[in-house]
Amino acid sequence: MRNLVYPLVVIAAACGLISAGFAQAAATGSVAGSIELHKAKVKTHGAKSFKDVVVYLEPLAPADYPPPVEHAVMDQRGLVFIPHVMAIQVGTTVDFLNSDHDRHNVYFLYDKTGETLDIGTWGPGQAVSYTFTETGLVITLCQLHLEMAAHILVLASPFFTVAEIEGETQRAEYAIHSVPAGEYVLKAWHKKLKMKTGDLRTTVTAGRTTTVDVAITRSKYAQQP
Ligand SMILES: [Cu+2]
Repeated sequence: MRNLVYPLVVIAAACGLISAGFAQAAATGSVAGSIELHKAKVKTHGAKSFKDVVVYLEPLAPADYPPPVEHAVMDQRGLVFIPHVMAIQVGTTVDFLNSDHDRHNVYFLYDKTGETLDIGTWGPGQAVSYTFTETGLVITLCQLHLEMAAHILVLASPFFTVAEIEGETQRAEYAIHSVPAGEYVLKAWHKKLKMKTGDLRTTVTAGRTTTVDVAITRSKYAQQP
């Protein structure tokens, strides 16, 4: 009897180690693919560029995703918001900088509700921070320079990326990593264009990359989700 105890303990310990190691290495996967423009062409350079596409995954079974501690940064430089398109997880604090010699203002127009919020006007070298606590599209404007506008997409989960359409090919590549295995809906946001197929049901498999190619197009060719 006594002789059996040692091997059993060793086997149990080994199983525990193996399953713990497996769970850690293989619990997440990636989603990657291309974004093609369908019956549309966009300007991909300069201050009025439409090169940015936000690609994001909405879990079918949402969990609690702690917001990042690190702040995101949006600058105002040369009378342009930089970046022009920003995706953040809800709960993220954004530092709004002013790198111009002029005063700038920041106010938000919430796409969902039509409400506005002015967070102030400040001078060169100063910054104001704001924490976004609601999901949705926030159009960011400056009262002093009416031509200035940026788009901030506030998302429920941290599984997103901002892809850039290349001018010549009118095509972008994207990849979203470290996504827990499970079922998601893949969505793409572009200022002018919509997904041709509508939202896509996507399965993320541990340790693998799921390929999802997306076509974005003008509203009349897009399918509503
Ligand atoms: Cu301004």
